Amino acid sequence: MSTPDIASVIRTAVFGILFGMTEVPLMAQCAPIVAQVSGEFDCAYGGTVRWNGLFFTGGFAITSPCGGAMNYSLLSFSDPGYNSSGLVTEDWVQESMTSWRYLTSLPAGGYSLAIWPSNTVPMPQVPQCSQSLGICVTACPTGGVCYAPAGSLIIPSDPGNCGVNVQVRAWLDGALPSGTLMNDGLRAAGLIPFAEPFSALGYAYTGAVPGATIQSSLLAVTGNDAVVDWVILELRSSTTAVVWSKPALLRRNGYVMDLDGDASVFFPVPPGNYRLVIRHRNHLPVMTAQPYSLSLTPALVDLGNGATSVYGTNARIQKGTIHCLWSGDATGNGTIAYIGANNDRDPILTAIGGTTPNNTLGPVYDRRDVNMDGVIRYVGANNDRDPILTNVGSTTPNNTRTQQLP
Ligand SMILES: [Ca+2]
Ligand SMILES: [Ca+2]
Repeated sequence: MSTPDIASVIRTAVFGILFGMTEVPLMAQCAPIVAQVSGEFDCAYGGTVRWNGLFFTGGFAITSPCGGAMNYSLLSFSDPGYNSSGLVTEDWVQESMTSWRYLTSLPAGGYSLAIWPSNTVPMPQVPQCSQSLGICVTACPTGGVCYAPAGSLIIPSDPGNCGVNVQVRAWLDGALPSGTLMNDGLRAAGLIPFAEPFSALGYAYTGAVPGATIQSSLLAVTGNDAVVDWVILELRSSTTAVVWSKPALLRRNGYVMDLDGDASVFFPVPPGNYRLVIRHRNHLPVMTAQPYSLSLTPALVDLGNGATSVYGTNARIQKGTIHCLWSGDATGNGTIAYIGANNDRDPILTAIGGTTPNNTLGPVYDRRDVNMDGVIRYVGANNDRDPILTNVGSTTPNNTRTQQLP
C-alpha cells in the first residue's frame, strides 16, 4: 500500500480550498464560514436578534478572533433615529456556545448590525464564498479582521402563533361605592390620559415599551363597558419573577381590556403557567396565589371572586359580593398609612394647599384622588382622606396595610 507524500496532500488541500477541486466537497469548506445573525419574533422575548458568535477573518469564521471585548452597532432602516451601540458583554447575553441574544426587544422592520472586536476597526465585509466561481476564500480587507455580521436583518412581526391571552376581572375599591359597577368619573370628565401613566410614576415595565397609547375612541365608550382607569398586568413565572408586564384598561364591569380594544389581554410569552398581578396607581396590587395555565385560548382570572385565591393575607377588601383592590395608597409606595412617616393623608392636604382643609383641587388626574372622582378633597362629602382611615381600621389609625406581594 502506498502512502501519499505530505507535499501532495498539502498541495491538493490548498488548491482545493482556492478552487474547490479537492475530494473534500466545496460546501464542507464553505459551511464553517458562517458568521451570521438572525431576526425573529421570539415568543419569550418579542422582536429578537441572535448572533452565532462567529467572525469572518481571512476567509474563515472563528470565535472572537482577537479575544477580549466586542463592540456592536445596531441601526434601524425604518426608524432612522434608532442607533444602539456598545459592548456585547453589556447589551447581549450568551445563551449557548453558538448563540448570543440582543437583550432589547425590537419592533418589526429592517436593521443592520455590525459586531467587531474592540481592538479592531470595523470594515466592510466581503462575500464569504463565490459558489459560481467555486472559490471558497474570503478576502478580508488587507490584514484586517472582518467584522461580522453585516448586511440587513429583518425582524418579522408577531406571527400571532405564540403568546397567551388572559381575560381578567378586577375591581377597584376607590371606584366602587356599592354594587358591582365601578364609577367612570375620570373618563367622563375627560381626565384619563391617552398614554399609560405608570412610567411617569416610576414603574418599569418588563417587556412592554413605556409610553403605550390608546385610540381616543376607547375612552368614548359609555355604560358598563366604559373605562374606569389604566391598570398594569404582570405575568410571573414564580412569585417574584416578572416575565412580562404591560398596561391595560379596566372597565366598569371589572373586565380588563387590552390596549387595542380586545376583551382579552395578550402577552407575547410562551404558553405556560403564570401568576397574574394587577396594579393600580393608588390601590394595593393583588397577585393570584396559584399559577394559571395560559395559552392563546383566553383563560379567565376573576380577582373579584372570593373563590379566586390570592397571595398573602387580606389582600383584597370585600364590598358586598365583590372582592376589590384596597384603595388609599395615595403615595403609591405599597402601604396604606393614615398617620406617621410616609402616610397617605398628608399628601392630600398638601395637594389642596396645606393650610385650608376646605379647599379642593380639580379636575385632576392624580393618585391623591383616592376615590377617583377627579377632585382631591380633604374634608366634607366624598373626601379622599376618610377611605384611608377606613382601610387601615377606623379605630386603629396607627395601623398600616401593606401590599400582599412577596
Ligand atoms: Ca402609601
Ligand atoms: Ca376624590
